[in-house]
Amino acid sequence: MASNDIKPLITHLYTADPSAHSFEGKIYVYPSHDRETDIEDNDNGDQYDMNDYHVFSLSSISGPVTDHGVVLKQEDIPWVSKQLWAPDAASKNGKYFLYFPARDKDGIFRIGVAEGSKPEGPFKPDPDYIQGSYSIDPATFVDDDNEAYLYFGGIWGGQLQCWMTGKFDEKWSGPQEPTGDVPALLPRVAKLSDDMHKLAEMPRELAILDPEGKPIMADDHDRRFFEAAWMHKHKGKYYFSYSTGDTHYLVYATGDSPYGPFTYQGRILEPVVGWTTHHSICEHEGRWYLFHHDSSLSGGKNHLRSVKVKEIYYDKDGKITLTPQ
Ligand code: FUB
Repeated sequence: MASNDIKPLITHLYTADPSAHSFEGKIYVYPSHDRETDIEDNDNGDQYDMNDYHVFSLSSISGPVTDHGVVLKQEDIPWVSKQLWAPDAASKNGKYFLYFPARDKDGIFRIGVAEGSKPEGPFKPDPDYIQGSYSIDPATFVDDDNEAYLYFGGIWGGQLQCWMTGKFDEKWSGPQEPTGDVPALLPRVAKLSDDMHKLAEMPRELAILDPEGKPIMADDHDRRFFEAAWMHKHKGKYYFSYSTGDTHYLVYATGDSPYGPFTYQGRILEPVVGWTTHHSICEHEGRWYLFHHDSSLSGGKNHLRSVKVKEIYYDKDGKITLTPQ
């Protein structure tokens, strides 16, 4: 079934960038909350001008969706100037954490954390962003040994290319990236501290290699990392998935460690209605689901998106497929 033919999960609000988790017997979805704006569409993503987050839950995948209301808003986060973009949530030691990117007062994207005692929030933000964090699209992964990792990064409007030297370089701001015979920019990963509020180490690059073991190159826009990192584990293998941005694919790579290296495997989803494509993969009651978004509900407006869900499967070699096996 094409994305267009799937009904949106949520229709009373525009929602995007869904991070789904199975917590306490239910599926919880942590999306961006898209809103109307007069800002013209541009390749820097200025039109994605969101200022709060809702949390949604479902008791079963086909059941009704509960909107738990606003769980965190911009005016309550001291370091934020604008653009609450794609969030994720994690659970560790009986607590819940919401990770979110936003521009700080200097216009630089950083990642913040907010804590709650229930999966549906509310969440209380830390007064400052996570030191050492930058760029966008945080995705958390708590491994079987209870160690937690933060994956992040996004190019163009997401500013990852501004950090090539380790310091923010304004001249790379905007929709640009390295070109030519050089490796593509890579997403970042860092272990989180035990209390989940800090990075426990300097972020490292996450290597994504082609099946021949060579780095994916900058001009390979069908396969290079753009944004929307996600990590999940299936049968002991680590699956790192992401969006290719301007070619609009959701793709994945697999590896044997949360730090990689990862080997490119293929596409999960073809382009959808709207410029962005962003997803999460979640296991619930033994079945696996792809949560993603498109702009079909708004008639194709890039910044007014809707969350959708689709069951996914693994073939005998562990490849992700949309076809029942
Ligand atoms: O929702 C704003 C941005 O659009 C997200 O951070 C990106 O992943 C893209 O979906």
